[in-house]
Amino acid sequence: MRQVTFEAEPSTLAVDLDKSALTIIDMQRDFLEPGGFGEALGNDVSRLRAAVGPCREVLGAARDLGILVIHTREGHRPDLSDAPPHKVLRGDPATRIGAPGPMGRILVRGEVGHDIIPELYPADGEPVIDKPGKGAFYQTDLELMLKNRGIDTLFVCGVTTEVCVNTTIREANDRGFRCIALSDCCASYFPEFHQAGLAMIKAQGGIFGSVAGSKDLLASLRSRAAA
Ligand code: TIU
Repeated sequence: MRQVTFEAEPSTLAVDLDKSALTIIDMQRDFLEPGGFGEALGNDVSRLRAAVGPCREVLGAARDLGILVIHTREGHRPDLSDAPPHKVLRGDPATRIGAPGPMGRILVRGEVGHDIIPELYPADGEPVIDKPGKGAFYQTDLELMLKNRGIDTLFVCGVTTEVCVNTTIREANDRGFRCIALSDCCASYFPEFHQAGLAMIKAQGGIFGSVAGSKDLLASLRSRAAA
């Protein structure tokens, strides 16, 4: 047992690092760089950059402490057989899922745009979960992987706060995992949705989980590493 205590909302948390995993949701070029899925949806992708630096800090600390790190990627098979027609048919045909773009076919596995940004690239041995939906548990082996390792708590980073981060936290909460969204390690194309997405998690005494700032967590992790 390696316990750390840090400030969170709605209340201070004590977490056993040996039962915790850092999950980094969909920090892919398709969402963060021009020419991908995020831009095809009409978004200003530069709004997501704010989360990259804080994610890097937390990722580095997690690696130093040997905390399990899991990355996820949203995307589909090249034949789009795992993509619901209603998801594919949304939007301009020239830029919809599967259409060719400057980073390869949009939101398709194996294409440049589907991969994780270089700043947060998975290290050897860190599991990468490829998911067809917004939630990281839907049609993936994430739950099995976490249970096999005795994980009961998830630190959650990534994009976007109100879509894939929120969906994943809701799925995890229903499966009995305690979730801690790291507020500055998450981002949205819509600042107001980022705020609302975090507020929903921690409302009502932490209805889906908790919210903490990365600085508070990092301070407790660093004092643990130095001990
Ligand atoms: N990863 C994720 O959040 N997928 C999205 O499509 N998000 C949007 O905000 N569009």
